[in-house]
Amino acid sequence: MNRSLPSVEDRFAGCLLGLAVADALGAHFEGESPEVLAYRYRNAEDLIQNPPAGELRYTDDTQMAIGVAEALIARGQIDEEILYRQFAANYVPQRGYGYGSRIVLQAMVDGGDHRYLARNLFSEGSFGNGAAMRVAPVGILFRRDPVRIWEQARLSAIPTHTHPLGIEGAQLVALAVGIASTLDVFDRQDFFAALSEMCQSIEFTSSLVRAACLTNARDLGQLGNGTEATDSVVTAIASFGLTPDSYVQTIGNAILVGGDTDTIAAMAGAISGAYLGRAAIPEHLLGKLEDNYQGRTYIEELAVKLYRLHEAP
Ligand code: F2R
Ligand code: MG
Ligand code: MG
Repeated sequence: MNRSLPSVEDRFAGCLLGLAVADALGAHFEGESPEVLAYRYRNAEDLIQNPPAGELRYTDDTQMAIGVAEALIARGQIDEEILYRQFAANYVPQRGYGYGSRIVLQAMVDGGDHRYLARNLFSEGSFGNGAAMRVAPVGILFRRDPVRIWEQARLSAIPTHTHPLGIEGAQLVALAVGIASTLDVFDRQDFFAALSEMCQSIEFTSSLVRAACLTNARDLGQLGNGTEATDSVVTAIASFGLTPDSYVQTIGNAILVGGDTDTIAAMAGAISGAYLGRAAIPEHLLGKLEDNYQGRTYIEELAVKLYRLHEAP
C-alpha cells in the first residue's frame, strides 16, 4: 500500500504518544473480558470513535516509559543508577503498578535493597510484562542497531524484571519498535522472521510462529491477554502485524482482546506509532490525553530530545 512516509522525528513522537494514548485508553477496560467488550463495541473502529468521556489518564506503562526515556536522554544509553533514580523519582503508586514492581520501586524510593527484591520476590525474578510495556524508547533510539536494542532492552529490564522471559519480552517489543520505525513498506513475513531470528526461548519462538500465521483480529486472544510477558507481548506485536497501516485498528483490536488492555494496547500503540508516525493517532484521543505535569506536552518534548540524541554525531 502506498502511504505518505512520516519523517523520522514524526516516528519518534508517534512511538511515545502512541504508547501513552493507547495505555490511557486501554486502562478504561483493564480486566474486562473479550465477551463483554464485544457486546459493547461492534469493532475496533467503534471503540476508538466512542471513547469513555473525560480525560485520558495514563498508567504505570507510560509513567515508566517516561523514566526510560529520561534515563536515555541523560546518558545516551541505559545507565543502571540513572534508571533506578528516574523510576524512583517518577513513582506514583496510584498509576496502578504490578505487584512485584510496586514492592521493588518502593524499595528504590526508601533506599532498600531493591536489587535483592528484584531477583528474589519471584523465583528467578519477574516474568511480568512490566519491562516490555516501558521499553519503547530503547527501540526507537537504537532503531538501526538490533544488537544494541537487544542489549539495551536487557539493561532496561533488570531493575525490576530479572527472569529471562521478562527480559526477552522487553527485548522483543523494543526490537519490534526499532524495526517498524525503519520500514517504509511492511512485509509481514520479514517482520516476524527478524523478530524470531533474535528470539531465544521456546515460549516466544512458538508464539511468534503462531502470530505470523494469524489472519483475523478475532483470533488475537489465542496468544494471551494476561500480565505475564508470554501472555501479552506477542499479542501486541501480532495486533500491529495484522493491521500495520492503521493505528486505530491496531490499538482497538489490542483492547478488544480484554484482560491486560492498557499494556497490550500500549505495546501495540508504540510499535504502530513508530511505523506510522504521530499523524496516525486520532486527534480526538490525543486531545483527551492528560496534559499536566509529565503529560502530553512533556512526552512530546521527550520524543524530540530522543530524536536529537539519535541524530547527534
Ligand atoms: N497491575 C496492573 N493493574 C492492576 C491494578 C490496576 C488498578 N486499577 C490499580 O489502580 O491498582 N497493571 C500493571 O501491571 C502489569 C505489569 O506488571 P509487572 O510490572 O510486570 O509486575 P510483576 O508483579 O512483576 O508481574 C506481574 C505478575 O506476573 C506474575 N509473575 C511474574 N513473575 C512471576 C514468577 N517468576 N513466578 C510466578 N508468577 C510471576 C505475578 O502474578 C505478577 O504479579 C501491567 O499490566 C501494568 O499495567
Ligand atoms: Mg498499566
Ligand atoms: Mg496493564
